[in-house]
Amino acid sequence: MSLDLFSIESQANAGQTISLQGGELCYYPNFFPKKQADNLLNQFEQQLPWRQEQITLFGKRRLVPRLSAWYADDELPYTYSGITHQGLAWTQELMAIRRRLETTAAVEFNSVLANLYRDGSDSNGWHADDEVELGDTPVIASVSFGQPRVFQMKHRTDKQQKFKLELPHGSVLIMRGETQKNWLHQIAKSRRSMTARINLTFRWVDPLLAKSASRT
Ligand SMILES: O=C(O)CCC(=O)C(=O)O
Repeated sequence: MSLDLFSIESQANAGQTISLQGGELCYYPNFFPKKQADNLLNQFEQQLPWRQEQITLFGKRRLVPRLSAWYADDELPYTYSGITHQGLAWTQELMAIRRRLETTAAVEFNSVLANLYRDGSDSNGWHADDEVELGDTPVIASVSFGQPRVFQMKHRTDKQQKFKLELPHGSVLIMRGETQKNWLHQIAKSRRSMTARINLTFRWVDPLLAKSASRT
């Protein structure tokens, strides 16, 4: 498959800024043209080494309701909810997307967490990407392929403040500034019949802190 991921900058660069109290979002609804997004969805769904992790909640082992894979420079690990992923070597396509997003977001990334939501019963509960190894004000670039799902946000302290956005096939949402400090986000389960969705969150993790977090 030929993936000319760098040839479509102009249309994709029309990002929309979304201002939240104590948060900053930039949304690119058509970052990838449909055909390219279709190819990437199929390829990632079939070729990434998806794993279903287990976490311990209230003393019970539970399967995480989605599949995941973690890619990072230098095999850097990533630890959250007691799960440690060892970084896999970048595929050509993931690296090409990373490079495009680094230009768009004007930051460097060294890792990506891939999530596969198989259907509407897969989900990702309320959380923030606020692990210490992500730094104080992390920039997270979130790419969505496949089934549109609703990305919900709620302010940590001001319960009146909520925000939601359906993330379509081929879209990118960049979160930056104090977003992770002040807001939580989730992908809720849905009773609607749904096909697969893949989400990629590109991150920069501090190498030393990532290694020490994986040992604790
Ligand atoms: O699937 C999404 O849009 C969000 C993913 C997410 O919150 C995460 O990977 O931390």
